[in-house]
Amino acid sequence: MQLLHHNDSDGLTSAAVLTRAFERAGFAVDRVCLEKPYPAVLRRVLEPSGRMLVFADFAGRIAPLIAELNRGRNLVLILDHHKATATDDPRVHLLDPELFGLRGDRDITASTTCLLFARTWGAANEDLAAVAIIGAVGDRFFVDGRLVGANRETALELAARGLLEIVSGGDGERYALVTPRGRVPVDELARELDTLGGAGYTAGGPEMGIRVCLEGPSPESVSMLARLRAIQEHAFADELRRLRSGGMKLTPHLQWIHVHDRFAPMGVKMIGAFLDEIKNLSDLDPRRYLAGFQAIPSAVPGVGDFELSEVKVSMRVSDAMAEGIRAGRLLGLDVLLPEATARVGGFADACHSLTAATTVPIGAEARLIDEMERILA
Ligand SMILES: [Mn+2]
Repeated sequence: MQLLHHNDSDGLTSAAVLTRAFERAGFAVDRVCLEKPYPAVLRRVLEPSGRMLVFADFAGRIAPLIAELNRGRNLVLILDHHKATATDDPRVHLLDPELFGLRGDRDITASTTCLLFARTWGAANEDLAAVAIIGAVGDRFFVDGRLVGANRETALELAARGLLEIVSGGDGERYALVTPRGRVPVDELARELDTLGGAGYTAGGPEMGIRVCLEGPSPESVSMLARLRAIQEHAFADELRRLRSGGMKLTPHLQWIHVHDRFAPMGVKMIGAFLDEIKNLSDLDPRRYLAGFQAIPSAVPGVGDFELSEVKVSMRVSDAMAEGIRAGRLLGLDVLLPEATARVGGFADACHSLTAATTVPIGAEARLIDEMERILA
């Protein structure tokens, strides 16, 4: 079985849950971690026939494309929680809670979706709840600071078995796993997995993260985390210096940077993480939309080299602008960026009102900025 999974904490915990469940059922699991299910990558993994492929924490929306590329060659199972598009292809099974009346942006993460799948398969897989809860907290699916829906049921069951401590406070709940090593705050575990999967994407970080989920931390995982944090801090500090010495480009409503491949070997999530760090700094204009471009490496670990002709763009806003967007006085990123991206022939993916990311053809960066200016004007 080949398991393709996302590289954030929800994707890594989903992969850990599915790996254990499939191995218990006698399958050998071959994992591939992807930052995004790029069509060129899908084409290659769906080319051979007679295999079983499982997608976790992405691909729900592109199930029809997967069916088209697969042409019945392989048995495909998609376990995702993002907005989904159903397919009637008999070889592509889409188990996305969005198609079953649940809210995949609030009630249930991919990790909990995978847990429900695993538990339905075998009662012994119940122990994987302690892994799934890390993804639920990692995706920050909180309402008034608490997990809700299926994620909450998982938390309450773990608490009833003495495996999770839930501490209520004024701003919601704090969750800590009760392990042989003592109490471990779940949000800290989730951030560690995000670092392993994001900053460590091309450096074996995802596999290390899955190992931490299934076997606990090791001296190797601790030193890898420290190394990745240092790389990230260094790269971000360099970029900030560059930005302070005139690296930020300005247009009437926007301020933007291009980091090219300066964040390598870290993954393309890093541009969003960097913008999050700088969006409220006094070096920036709090009234301009903030955009950052990052080159997408052409090598996908475990799959091979690709002619990826796109560049990633992430957007953020200052807290002051966020208030305006929430109040409806300013255009949200969920409208601005996808609209401009479509105009330059790009691909809109994860767009929310205050954080957004898409990909656009290499060379279309300045045109994308122009299109956004046109929309805002
Ligand atoms: Mn997720």
